[in-house]
Amino acid sequence: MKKINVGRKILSENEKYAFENVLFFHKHKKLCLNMISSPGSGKTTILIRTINELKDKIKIGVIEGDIQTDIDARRIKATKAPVVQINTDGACHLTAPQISAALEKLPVDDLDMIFIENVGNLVCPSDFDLGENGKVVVLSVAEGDDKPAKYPGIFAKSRVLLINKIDLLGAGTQVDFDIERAKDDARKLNKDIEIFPLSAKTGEGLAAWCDWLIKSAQNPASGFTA
Ligand SMILES: Nc1nc2c(ncn2[C@@H]2O[C@H](COP(=O)(O)OP(=O)(O)OP(=O)(O)O)[C@@H](O)[C@H]2O)c(=O)[nH]1
Ligand SMILES: [Mg+2]
Repeated sequence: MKKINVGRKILSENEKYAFENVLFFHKHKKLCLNMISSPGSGKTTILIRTINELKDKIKIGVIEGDIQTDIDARRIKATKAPVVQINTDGACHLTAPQISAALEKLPVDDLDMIFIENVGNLVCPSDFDLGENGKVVVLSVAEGDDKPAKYPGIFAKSRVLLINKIDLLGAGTQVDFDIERAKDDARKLNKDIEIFPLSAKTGEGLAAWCDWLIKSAQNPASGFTA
């Protein structure tokens, strides 16, 4: 019986499109960041808060990835930022060909940068290069400070770690999350990772993240690996 290595074939197709996307972002001089986290850590809320905070400084477009529905795309659309929704119909990650098709629907020349919100999943998306300039992993404090140690792949590959929902920490709350432990474990995996603790709800910590974003959008290729 003849065996067909389907996994390898799919990956090769993805790599081909990822390389084309790298060339696209380079040619258009646009920063593209791929946001990855478990479901519900706050990716869409962070994007909305960031878009609103930076609306007079940089123009942001968004590619939304979800298994089903356009709930997140509609939330982004309410900010007036251009947005394209991709539904993966069950797949746990976005692919480079999907990003290539979505880019044709975005007014790229009018934008300073593009965010991709990947499907909520801390494992699968980290294995699929989309051609982005960098990955941003979001970890919310309700998920536990052991996640960098337990799910090392995405923390090792990401340019930025956003520790979200810090408004849930502190005396009198039910959440215990050791920020220093999470930071140390992430840095053991990736000594260059930029870490911003923040709350997309209250806005605490958002300024440092936004300053980093403005600088990175001005110089999309600096310090990134695709
Ligand atoms: N307390 C608190 N809640 C937050 C914060 N950020 C987001 N949330 C809440 O967390 C829930 C999930 O937020 P989303 O932004 O939808 O999370 P997501 O990562 O985009 O979720 P998926 O797209 O389904 O993976 C919502 O109820 C938000 O209001 C925060 O900083 N603090
Ligand atoms: Mg979302």
